[in-house]
Amino acid sequence: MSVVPFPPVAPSVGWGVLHLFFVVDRDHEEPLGARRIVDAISSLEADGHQALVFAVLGHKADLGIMALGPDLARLQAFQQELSATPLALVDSYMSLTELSEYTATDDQERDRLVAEEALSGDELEARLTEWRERMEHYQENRLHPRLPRKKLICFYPMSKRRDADANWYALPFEERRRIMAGHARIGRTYAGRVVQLITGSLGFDDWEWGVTLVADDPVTIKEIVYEMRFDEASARYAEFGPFITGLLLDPADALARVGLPDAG
Ligand code: 76R
Repeated sequence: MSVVPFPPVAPSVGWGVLHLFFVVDRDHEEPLGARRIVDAISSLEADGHQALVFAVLGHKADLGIMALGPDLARLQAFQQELSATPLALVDSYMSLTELSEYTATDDQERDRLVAEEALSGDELEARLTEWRERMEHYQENRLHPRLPRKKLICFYPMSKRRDADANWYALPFEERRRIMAGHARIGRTYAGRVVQLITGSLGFDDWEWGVTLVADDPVTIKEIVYEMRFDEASARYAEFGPFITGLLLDPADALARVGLPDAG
């Protein structure tokens, strides 16, 4: 389908992330509905963006599409293309990928290697070089992620609390960093089992972050969210919005699952 050309709206850092939730309009008079949707996804991907498509479990939606990439104008055009198909948009979430301000700096990692592992000289420098390479890769992946197509996807928005006796934004940076280090320690124990993408939505949507988790084993999603509830970062400072879960599938399979088999 042709889209009106529109000047790109590209964040100077990171990508746009648009979570779209649809119900299927079963009375829609579009015999080639599924084909048009698959074509819209293919053309979005051909333009250097990604789409993760999932069949939603439960009543909140039938189908979800997490679309992400460098150009917000392209993401909006994609949303608009889908409005001509049997998919009716019922919910959405807009955010940007971002780097964390709490990631350890070079100096902090050096201090840690000296204090905790008693390293010095060439050995210390070699470990720091290794760490820098790992961080470069990690940060690139946070800004320009490619989420693996695991079996399950879970999305929820969250904010940090601003209560009189628990105000995240009134804490000094060092205290926030200490708390986030505890959070990250728990997160790392799920490496390989749960892949998370935290995207920033301050100024864009109703909560402060979008949390996207993908995993093969549904239990690991429940476990990570449960375990984090006890950690100070979440126990004391986090507020959560509605959760939504779906089966992450190839686009045509996801559409077939929600009653839109490929007609063409
Ligand atoms: O620097 C880094 O990116 C790694 C350390 C890290 C940060 C800074 C990290 C690691 N997170 C960070 C920031 Mn996280 N995260 C969540 C949730 O349900 C809940 O209780 C909370 C939702 C999960 C499940 C999760 C998982 N994290 C953040 C932020 C931004 C805070 C800010 O800027 O103030 C939020 C809102 C947030 C929420 N986190 C990890 C994980 C996992 C699995 C990890 C380990 C990742 C890894 O090392 O590969």
